[in-house]
Amino acid sequence: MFANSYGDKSRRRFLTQTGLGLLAYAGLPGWLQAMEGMPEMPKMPERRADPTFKADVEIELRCQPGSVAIMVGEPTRVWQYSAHLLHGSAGTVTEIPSSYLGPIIRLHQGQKVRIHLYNGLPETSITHWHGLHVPADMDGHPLYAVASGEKRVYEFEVVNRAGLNIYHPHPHETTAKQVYYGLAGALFVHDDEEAALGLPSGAYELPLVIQDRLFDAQNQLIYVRNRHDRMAGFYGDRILVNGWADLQVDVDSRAYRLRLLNGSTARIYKLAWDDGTPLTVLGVDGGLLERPETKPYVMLAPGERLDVWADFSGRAVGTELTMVSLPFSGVLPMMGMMMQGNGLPVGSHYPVFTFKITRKVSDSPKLPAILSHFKRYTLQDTANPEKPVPIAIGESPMAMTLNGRPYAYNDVLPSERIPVNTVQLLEISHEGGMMGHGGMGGMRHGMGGMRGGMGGGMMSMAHPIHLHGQQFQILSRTAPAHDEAYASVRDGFIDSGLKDTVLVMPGETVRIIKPFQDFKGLFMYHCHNLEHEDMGMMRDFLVE
Ligand SMILES: [Cu+2]
Repeated sequence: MFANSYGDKSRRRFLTQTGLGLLAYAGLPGWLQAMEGMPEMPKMPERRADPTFKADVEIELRCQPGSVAIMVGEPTRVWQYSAHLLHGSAGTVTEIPSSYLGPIIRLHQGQKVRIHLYNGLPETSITHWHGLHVPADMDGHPLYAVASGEKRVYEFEVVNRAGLNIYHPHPHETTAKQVYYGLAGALFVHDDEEAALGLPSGAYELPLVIQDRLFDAQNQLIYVRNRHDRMAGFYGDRILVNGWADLQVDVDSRAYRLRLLNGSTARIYKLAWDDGTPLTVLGVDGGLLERPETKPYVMLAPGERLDVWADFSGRAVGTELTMVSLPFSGVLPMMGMMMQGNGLPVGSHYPVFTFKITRKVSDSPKLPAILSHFKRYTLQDTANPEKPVPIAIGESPMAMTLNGRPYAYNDVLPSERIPVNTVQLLEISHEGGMMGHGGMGGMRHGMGGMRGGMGGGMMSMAHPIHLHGQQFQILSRTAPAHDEAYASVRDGFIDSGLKDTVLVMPGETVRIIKPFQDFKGLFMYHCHNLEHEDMGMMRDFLVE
């Protein structure tokens, strides 16, 4: 009944992207044949404002091409968000000076928010509020993509607890590119529980959005050039924080609250202080932990957030403290670790940003012993304690998949249909070993003679898996046995808080408990290595 042009188009695209050509054709996996006849995403009508929705906050958000001075010399051509506050209190929208990043948006729990999104890009886009629990048609699903020159009105109530969230584009197959060229911004939610703690705020609360970019000699951004750039994810050799290169912040000798967000498309960081001081962690993706935790280092994958207590009291004026990324391995195939990174290899040692203590002050707030309370589910609360909903990571040179299938609209598996208002146990499994999937026997000779038999982790990658909708708890991690690479990251996971993105290492199985409350409809789950997402490592849950 449907023309099979979608199947042909997607096949051509896969073959072009992977460069396998006819060699691959003979071994076409079943899912690709099954995608024959899969419908194109339908075009949804423009959504306008609902006059009965009384907005406390109303924002005009525009995405458009622009130009920013990032490096010395030529300005860089970027794509960026700009926002204009139509209604709401001052401080709701704050520009970051000389940055391509979108303005910081600050919302309060309970507020009703209307956002008018204008697409001033030369192509289709749609904005997703990563971390927010909103109705399916307000979540930025690619189904609701906005064509160039058109607009969409979002209306939702902020039901989240306090936390740092992200707004960024989510169009099918072009998310990574649009984020890379600059489209992303920080979105804070505040609540009364957080306010009562008296944590450092104002000038003492620093949003720090970490990204990597690659520039040419004219200061213009370089993006994916070949198949490998897409397979492993794209990596730049310059670390930008809040869109700025070589960030150094002058600070007082007192406590600060650092709100970190990994806005890179693929790069994973192992964050630590360069003098060996442990990191004091206040919160993660879904807000504050119950109590502070200290860690020697913290892994921060794309899409993840970290709330850090940084106390500079007692440090002498003139001294410096640098946040670095420490050496680690196992997140990319060995070849990738060496080749990838365009001069700044993933897992090498490099600075991210530096604080310089420039002013002595006498008083500083105290670190609270208890930070928050939140609902904690147990296995008994889940609808399916014996039968977890599977999320199986699949890596093949043909496509990045979840549950054996690359993203297709209206391709919901029985296991992906979730009854609304239930709490579910999910199991994210990553067997590791790219050679073990996809049946691409021919590739064994094509990749430097590395064989699957050399150990799964050898050819495998780590994937930050992001689930839309409500935040989840991490119930357990089953680590790979006797894995040296795993040992270089294992102390950097914070599994005690509420999460929406979890880094899954090769060979690892992660069990999570996630509520699916309030809203029916399609909610995506996908790899937040955005190049992987665009290669198909994305699926929908149909909450019904
Ligand atoms: Cu991935």
